[in-house]
Amino acid sequence: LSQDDLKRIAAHRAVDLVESGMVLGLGTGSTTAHALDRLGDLRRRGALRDIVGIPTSLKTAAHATAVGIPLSDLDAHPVVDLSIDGADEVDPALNLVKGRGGSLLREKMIEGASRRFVVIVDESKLVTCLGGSGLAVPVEVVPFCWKYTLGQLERLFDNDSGFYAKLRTFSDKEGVEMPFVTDNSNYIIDLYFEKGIGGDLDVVSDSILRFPGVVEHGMFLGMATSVIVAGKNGVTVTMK
Ligand code: DER
Repeated sequence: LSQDDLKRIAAHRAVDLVESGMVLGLGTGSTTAHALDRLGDLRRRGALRDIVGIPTSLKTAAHATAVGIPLSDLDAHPVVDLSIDGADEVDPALNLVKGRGGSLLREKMIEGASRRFVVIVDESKLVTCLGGSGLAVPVEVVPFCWKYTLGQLERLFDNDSGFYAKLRTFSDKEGVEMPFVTDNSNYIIDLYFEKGIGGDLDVVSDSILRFPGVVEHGMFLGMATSVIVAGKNGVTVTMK
């Protein structure tokens, strides 16, 4: 089974939880893309009716529209029945790192408004401690004086050996490095922890959010109600 097969298996298991009439939080990323395809298929076949999706990104909104899922937003539906989304890391307490796709703010708003938040991952996302994958822990920041905010974040973690922070950029068609801009017209500063995020995660979360230039970060602590993990030896569902 390829990694994409495992993502599809986890996504379809999550869609099995969807009932007609539900207000659904629709996550962002390649794993959730399989859930969107499956939802569109079930709706087209009449197996699911009267569902409405609250997309966590413009990209997800376009994909959901393409497969025929009616869309709305939190203003119209302040309580979401079930959100389905992927994650970049899952620790044993079901804390998550999310946002490597750049959609963490809308994901956290919508998943924070959900009665149930089901996370779908392949086994490669499991870590013993957050930040331990050596990959980015994203922080959404306002563009205004982002270098100042980056310096504040660096000073916060300057005791962590191997830590560094970097503005997320992409190369435009002329090959010029440009800042990545989120759906909310903000920038992202990615934090890299060589040995994972040390200390109490709630304290770390609060200390990051205290900086006025910070909008939100990609640690989703205590938010997942269950995690569906598809591995080569089968699928496990862990409830919080
Ligand atoms: O950026 C995000 O938050 C995505 O949900 C990410 O965490 C998972 O993306 P993937 O399903 O493509 O691995």
